[in-house]
Amino acid sequence: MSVPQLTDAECDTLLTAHPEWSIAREGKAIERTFKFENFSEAWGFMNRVALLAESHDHHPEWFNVYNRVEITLTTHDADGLSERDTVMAAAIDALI
Ligand code: HBI
Repeated sequence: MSVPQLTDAECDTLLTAHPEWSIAREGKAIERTFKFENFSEAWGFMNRVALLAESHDHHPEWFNVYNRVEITLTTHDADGLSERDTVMAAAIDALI
């Protein structure tokens, strides 16, 4: 585990700043569901998230059906949440 995990206080700050995200996997991840008009809009969003992921070297776990995109953020290198997830959540939220 080479990346430090967020403290409980840092997790609280994350959720306050990004209230559409919720804790998942017993505190090791956060998740948010996005809904779009159609598949094309959802896919365009996923493309933008993919470019963000590459530029941050931090990659989402996600699931897409038609107009719905479910994103889970966790840091594998931390076996839990880290600052990288806070940064990605903020960057993804800024796309919407
Ligand atoms: N993405 N979600 C996530 N978590 C990681 O720990 C991670 C990643 N993308 C790339 C990455 N780590 C690299 O640092 C490598 O571990 C290769």
